[in-house]
Amino acid sequence: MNYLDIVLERLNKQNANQHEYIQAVQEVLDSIKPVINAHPEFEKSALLERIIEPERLISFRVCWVDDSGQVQVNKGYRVQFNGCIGPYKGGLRFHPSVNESIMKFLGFEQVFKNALTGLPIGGAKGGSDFDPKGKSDAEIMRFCQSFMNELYRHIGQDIDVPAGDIGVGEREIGYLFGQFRKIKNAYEAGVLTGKGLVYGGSLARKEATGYGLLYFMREMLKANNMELAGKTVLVSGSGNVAIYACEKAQHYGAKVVAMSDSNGCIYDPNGINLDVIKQIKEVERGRIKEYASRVNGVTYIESQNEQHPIWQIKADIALPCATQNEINLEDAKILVANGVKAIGEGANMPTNIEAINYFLENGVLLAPAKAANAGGVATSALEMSQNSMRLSWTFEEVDKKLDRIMTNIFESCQNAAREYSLGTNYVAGANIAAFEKVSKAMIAQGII
Ligand code: NDP
Ligand code: 2IT
Repeated sequence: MNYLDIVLERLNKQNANQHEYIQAVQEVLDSIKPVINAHPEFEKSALLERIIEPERLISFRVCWVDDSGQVQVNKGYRVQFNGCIGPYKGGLRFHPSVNESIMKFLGFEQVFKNALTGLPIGGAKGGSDFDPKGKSDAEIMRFCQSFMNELYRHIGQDIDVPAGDIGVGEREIGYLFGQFRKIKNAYEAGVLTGKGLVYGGSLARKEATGYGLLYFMREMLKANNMELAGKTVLVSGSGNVAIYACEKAQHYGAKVVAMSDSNGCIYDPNGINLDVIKQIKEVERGRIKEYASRVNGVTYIESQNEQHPIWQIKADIALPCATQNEINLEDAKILVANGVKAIGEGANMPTNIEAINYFLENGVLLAPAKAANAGGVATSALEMSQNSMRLSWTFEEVDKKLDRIMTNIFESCQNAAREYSLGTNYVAGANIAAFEKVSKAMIAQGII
């Protein structure tokens, strides 16, 4: 058996039932075959076994009291996956689906994503199976405080710097930061990113993941003689990433005709009115169905049996910005039949392996998550820099740096794909470029 097969077999044996984690690793291992073949010495130093194993996985109990006085117990996690390029860095996800497999897949992806940014950050992820839906503000605060009562001992501005992800935005980061400051009696601003602007947050962090996705998409289309102007776009989700992806797509002259949440999607043939979406989602924390009752000529399609109705709408570009595995082979076939030209992954691992292969085989350009959604964490790293220097940059300064970072990431993916004669396979390009960087840093630091 060759080295890659040995590693895959061991991965499957040791992590049975951790489907998302196995999927994330398998996608990377498939892509880096040509690099591994060129470096037989990797086997002796067990480089792959080391790179796919988290440095540390912390799991803890989170108890809190709900508004009725009932005590609730949730699981809390922090996976410090790889710290060879900088302090561990990555978001916190609060969603009932969170488990060890999801944490490990996200942590693994984060290592490579963070390496692509070119900034000094290692990879981590954390979160809880706590469901924020329907909770009062006071319950959210008590949960965040209890979560931090354990997390604080594992993080620090030079150790591990969490941020937001699904279910964790500026409100939650505020409560987490307040509790950290209370426990430590120190103002360590750089311990969390995605903070509010009045206490150390960075301008443009809120917009960064969505804007960054469109900067990457702009570069990818340009390299293939296309542009965003005049294109019809689908954006799944209606959270942080989706809203600012929609905003920048509209800025570039594209027409976004659909958005969604976990209950269903809206189709607005006139183009989404983003002010209405922001009001429903950012202010009222409501459901996207509301949009159809506020805007004329809109259809609401409810999701049934885990289906993704948004991908049945005809469009030139699809931007999955909700969650993992939201585009499967069936969805990919419909999108291709409807003439889709490019996919931009705002979410982490939104496209499963069969769907990725189907897109690539059918000449659809695919902007892979690790590269295309790296703008969020890159701007988090810029927030850390501003906190260390005790100054803040203007929106334009941060946005310009973000644009440059995303353009550089696209070039790295393109160069790696060219070097290994992979054409426009930017999925493999991103995996190879990131792997080369992380593996060099690991080898340089010895067997630890
Ligand atoms: P939010 O919590 O702000 O929004 C998530 C959106 O996705 C909501 O519309 C939500 O709908 C929908 N969604 C979540 N889970 C599911 C599900 N299981 N099925 C269907 N829809 C779902 O999160 P973000 O916008 O921050 O994150 C979206 C994606 O982007 C995630 O994959 C995240 O990992 C990734 N990402 C986020 C970054 C960031 O900076 N925030 C950076 C890079 C990647 P509902 O409200 O109904 O649950
Ligand atoms: O998946 C991600 O890159 C994020 N959720 C953002 C992480 C961060 O540290 O800003």
